[in-house]
Amino acid sequence: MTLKLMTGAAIAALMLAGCNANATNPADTGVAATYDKTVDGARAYIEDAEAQLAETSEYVGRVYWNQATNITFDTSWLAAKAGAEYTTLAVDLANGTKQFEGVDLPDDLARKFQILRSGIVLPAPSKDGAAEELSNITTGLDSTYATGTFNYKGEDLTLDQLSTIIETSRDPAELKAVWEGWRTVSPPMRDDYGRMVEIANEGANELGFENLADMWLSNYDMPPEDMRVEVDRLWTQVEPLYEDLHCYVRSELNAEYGDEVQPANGPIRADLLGNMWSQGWSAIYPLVAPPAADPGYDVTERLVAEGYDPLQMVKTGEQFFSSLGFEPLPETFWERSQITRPRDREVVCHASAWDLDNADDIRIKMCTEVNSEDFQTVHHELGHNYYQRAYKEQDFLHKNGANDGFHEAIGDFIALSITPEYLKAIGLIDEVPPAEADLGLLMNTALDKIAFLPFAVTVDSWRWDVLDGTTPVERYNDAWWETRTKYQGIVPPGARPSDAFDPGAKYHIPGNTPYLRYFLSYVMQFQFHKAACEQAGWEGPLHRCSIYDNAEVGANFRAMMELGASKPWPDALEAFTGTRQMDGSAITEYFAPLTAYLKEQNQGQTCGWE
Ligand code: X8Z
Ligand code: ZN
Repeated sequence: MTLKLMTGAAIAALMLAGCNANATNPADTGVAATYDKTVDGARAYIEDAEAQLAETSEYVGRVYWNQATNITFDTSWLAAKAGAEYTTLAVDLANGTKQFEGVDLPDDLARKFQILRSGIVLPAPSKDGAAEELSNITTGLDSTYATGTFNYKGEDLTLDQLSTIIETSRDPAELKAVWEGWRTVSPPMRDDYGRMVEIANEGANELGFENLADMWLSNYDMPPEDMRVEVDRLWTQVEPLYEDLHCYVRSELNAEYGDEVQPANGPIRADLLGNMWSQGWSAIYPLVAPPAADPGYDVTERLVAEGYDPLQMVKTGEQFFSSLGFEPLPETFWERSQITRPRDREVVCHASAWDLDNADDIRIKMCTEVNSEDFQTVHHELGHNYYQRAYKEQDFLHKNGANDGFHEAIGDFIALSITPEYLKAIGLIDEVPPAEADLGLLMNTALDKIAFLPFAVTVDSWRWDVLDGTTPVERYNDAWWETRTKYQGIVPPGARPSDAFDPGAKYHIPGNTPYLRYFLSYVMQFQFHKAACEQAGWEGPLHRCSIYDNAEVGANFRAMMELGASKPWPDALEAFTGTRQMDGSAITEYFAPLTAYLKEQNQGQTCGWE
């Protein structure tokens, strides 16, 4: 990732992260002081700022890559140091914009000033040592998460191994033990996290924001309060569909496990949903599959049967993009990416995509396994890389997504075209299933995409309350579960210990990756899909549409991607979809046949969980 992009954690922390090292007041530094207080002066200032950020981001990016692919005392030490330097620079440059207050800037410059000022994920205040302390904390949180294990039945298990148990076990006692076990990794993070919030809020204040939540919400081309309203509006659009799914899944789990484990009413027990964080439920598809709607294949089984290895999965993803007219990935992508977990060292396994030189040195970092979930993730990560390459001709501050939700949506939008027809075209299945199988296909997708929506809302609702001071450290865990229950309708499998820090057991919390982006992505990827299918002249149901091999749609999409962050995001959205609003109605349309089925199945049930 480029530093500002933060698709990865560390980098994420960097780009938006902030630190600020020295006590220099930016307005007094040589850099800031030599500019005329005019439009020309402001332009020169921005040009210099972009040059410095470009240079430093490449150096810091390489240090971060080194640490994320080989966590040792020394690589972490270097990452913390480089992170502090980057934050210091970013904060100095952001503070330096204050010298142009009162200058009537043209739109393009005002936009860059705004990006410079609000685009730091964790800003440090300028006082001595603050950037270093902040960077030490974030590097430590990151490593603690990445190297966490839980000893189960005498063996130290990593997150991937524990996740496999959550996905496949149907033994409630085992599920509970493993679910609780992974959450023993995070309590040591809690106080550091609290201190980090304190420092970053001071940094946000110095930059003129009331608090860090407002600063994060200032990156959407509208005032932060309007963005909160926008998120509520979108959530309200999709909430009924989630409630239907919740109700149906709860009743199937009740049938499977009985009243003692999963009551027929109220919230769902979080460890029964087939995912460590209950954020995507497709692993329990076999438990909830509608009868007589069997698609007749399982992507994981098919990948294994056809002898796919992780490299071939990535090549297959590349081939999809090539079919849309994208240039093949550069040779260096294959030489430098980390595609599988190395055996001999600690790494950050959470998938990410990087742009090391703000141009061509793009890579992914994954611990790919041969299964359907990672097949999706490969497309997700490649989406980031193709976006980075598409906007590489933009100025440094515009080398980013139109908003961060766009960045997350590119690859997922492509993956929505992994339909039966597509799988047949690439030889992964022999037969396209009949129309009766649509319900099964849609159920599977809904378990992924619809179940995820309230989770995404939860993560940053919790975090905004933490960042704006509403939730103090002592209430972190209780507030987390209040939010989880409110939006997702789930509860932990047993009472949580008073010192628990369950949010810290989800990568993006210690990794400081803002999470609203994924909610927006899950909304917009369906808008992109719908628009693309219309452009392709598709007339069937949306979930059967694939844009594979459609170079014309590819060219249209690329045109939007090439804009990067050079225009307000509604312009980019309009360029591809013709609309300027994010809108959940494409999701509703996509899942309409499933909704009808869920409503019918839920008849006589008391849905909801209050
Ligand atoms: O973190 C990711 C990507 C990297 S940006 C693998 N995702 C979120 C998550 O895993 O929680 C993709 C979907 C949601
Ligand atoms: Zn991503």
